[in-house]
Amino acid sequence: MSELGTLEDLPLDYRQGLTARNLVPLWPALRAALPYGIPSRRTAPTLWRYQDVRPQLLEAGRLTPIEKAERRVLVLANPGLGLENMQATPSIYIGMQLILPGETASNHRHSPSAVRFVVEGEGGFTVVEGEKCPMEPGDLILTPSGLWHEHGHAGTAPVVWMDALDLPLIYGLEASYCTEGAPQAIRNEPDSSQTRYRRAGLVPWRGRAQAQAWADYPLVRFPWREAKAALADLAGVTAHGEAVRLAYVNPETGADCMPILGFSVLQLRPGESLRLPRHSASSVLNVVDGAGTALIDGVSLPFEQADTLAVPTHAEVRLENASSTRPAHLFVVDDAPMQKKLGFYEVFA
Ligand code: 1HN
Repeated sequence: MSELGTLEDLPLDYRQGLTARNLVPLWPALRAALPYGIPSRRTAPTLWRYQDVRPQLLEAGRLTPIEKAERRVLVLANPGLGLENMQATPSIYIGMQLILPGETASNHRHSPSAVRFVVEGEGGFTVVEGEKCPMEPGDLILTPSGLWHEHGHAGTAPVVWMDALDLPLIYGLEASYCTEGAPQAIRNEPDSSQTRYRRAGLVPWRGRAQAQAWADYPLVRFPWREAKAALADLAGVTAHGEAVRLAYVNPETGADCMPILGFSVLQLRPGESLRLPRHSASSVLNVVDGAGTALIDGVSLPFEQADTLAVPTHAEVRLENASSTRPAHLFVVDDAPMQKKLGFYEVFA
């Protein structure tokens, strides 16, 4: 491994001649683009405390009417990536959205895919392609690329949810845009988490109607009540040292429920300290309940309910439950589905 030549090694007039012709020598930049062993990462292990975010969000509710915002969101921007770039990690956009009683957020669809993970409040709902999805705390609602979605709030107190989008990737590819629409006609039946896909392992016998625009997304609401109960039962049959963790999948195919971002939820049992497998994906954690400490590449971040954490690619992660009597639950967003499809996803020992 010899030292590579630098820009300064080159005569000034030669460098100027390259610049004038839109040419760049690779070798001075090669090691930065292709470091040995581990990627260079600007993403900082970061904690956004909900007790800091919530008052700012409620203040936005007083300062900015929904009509002036379209979506009233504070973006969780990773300082290592530049706040103006609105990236929690290189591929993951995270925002905290506030909707007040009686407000609506107008119907639209767009090329980036989004999910909502409900943090606080009762009575919010999202309509996805005519399916009205109630939003209870901890519920996951999918609004994949190209599907119409709008929000409303029929309750009495503020509702806050976390938006996770693949926006940095789609925007970086110069492929991000949206279309506005008239309010959707709401189908008069409960969402499919209560009807067609009520139980794991049971799907409609004829399969889903292929003609429907949302055929790739048979299930768009994953209720927290079901996920929490499933984790409680899984905890009872999972050896210590092994993760109590469930993935959100397409019930028809068993594949990741969205193409680019992946979603899972894990339970830290009382007193548990858990090392996550080191992998090539970046991720964001949201604390559903409980408290503890995350050690991310040597940075210790104490977390509480509704806090959010950013995890760089290739990071070492250890999670510790602070309570010896109560479990803690964390919702995880990562870009592993994209990395798998592009052929470079790796899990290290
Ligand atoms: C979006 O469509 C929503 O529908 C929220 O609630 C945040 C951020 C960027 C682009 C689209 C929503 C968004 C967004």
